[in-house]
Amino acid sequence: NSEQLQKWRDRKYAMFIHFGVYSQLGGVWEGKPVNRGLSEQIRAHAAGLYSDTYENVAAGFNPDKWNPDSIALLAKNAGMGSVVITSKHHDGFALYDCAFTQFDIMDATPYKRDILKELSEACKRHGVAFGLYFSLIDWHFPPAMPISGHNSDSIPPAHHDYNKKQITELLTKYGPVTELWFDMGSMTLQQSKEMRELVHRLQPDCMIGSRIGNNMGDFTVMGDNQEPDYIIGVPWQSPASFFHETWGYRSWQQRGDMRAKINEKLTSLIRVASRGGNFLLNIGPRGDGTVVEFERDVLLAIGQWLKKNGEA
Ligand code: FUL
Repeated sequence: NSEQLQKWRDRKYAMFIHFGVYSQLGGVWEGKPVNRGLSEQIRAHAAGLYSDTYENVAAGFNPDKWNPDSIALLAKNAGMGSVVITSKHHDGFALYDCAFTQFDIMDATPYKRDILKELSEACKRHGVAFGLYFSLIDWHFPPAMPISGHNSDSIPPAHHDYNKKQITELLTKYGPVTELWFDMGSMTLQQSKEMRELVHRLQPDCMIGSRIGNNMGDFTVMGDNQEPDYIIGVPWQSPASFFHETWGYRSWQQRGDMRAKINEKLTSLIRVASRGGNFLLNIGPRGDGTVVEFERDVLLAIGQWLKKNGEA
């Protein structure tokens, strides 16, 4: 509805969070940095790890320093109106208590706390809107397409049903979800329609990103790190990573000069917001749940600037 759309537009600036089993690896496999591909996709890029090998990594995922209140407060102090966190990335790991797979935070890790539940509650406490990323492809679910060049993978019926069950959980157990950020895979027109109807039946106010496919989104998501240099007539969003090489935590990332990074990201934010877009800036916390200090400090510096200039 248009009121919801306006609210989403007015938020302008949001925090993207890539967090999951891959954060534990930090872009390293068997002691060596994996410099092919994005670190959140290390399962595919470290020579296509089998599910059992990757499940062993999950068995060591214990983010006991993850603090949902400090994440929500970081977003707030950074001048962001919402967060969008990876409920399930391509690796198929559910960051929440999922009834349809054992490969989730409760059954596959020693942590056994529902990260989405705790974050949604913290966001509510601090007045930050709560949104979810959801990968339509899944490298762990057996009936899904195998690990591949994935962008155009179709979604077999059993996999589509599984995705719908997970979306139903996500939209019934975690309070209001302000946006659903679908990613990858290639649904048929019928599948995209069904997914759209499901989302809006469960939460009419939830804004759907365009990667749902077949023009079924409520807002247009640009390519990763893309900003249009023109004003477009539809609601749109630009998803940005700190370093173009990765979204998930990469322990060996060269971060460079902080001042330069603050300028770069602030310039992007201003450019996107002034053209009517929504800027979705990513953080990739470590496997223990801590936020990388460099990322935190850049966000806080931008937040200060916004405050000083009356924008937040
Ligand atoms: C892409 C994904 O393949 C990346 O891993 C990341 O999640 C980015 C935001 O979207 O399409």
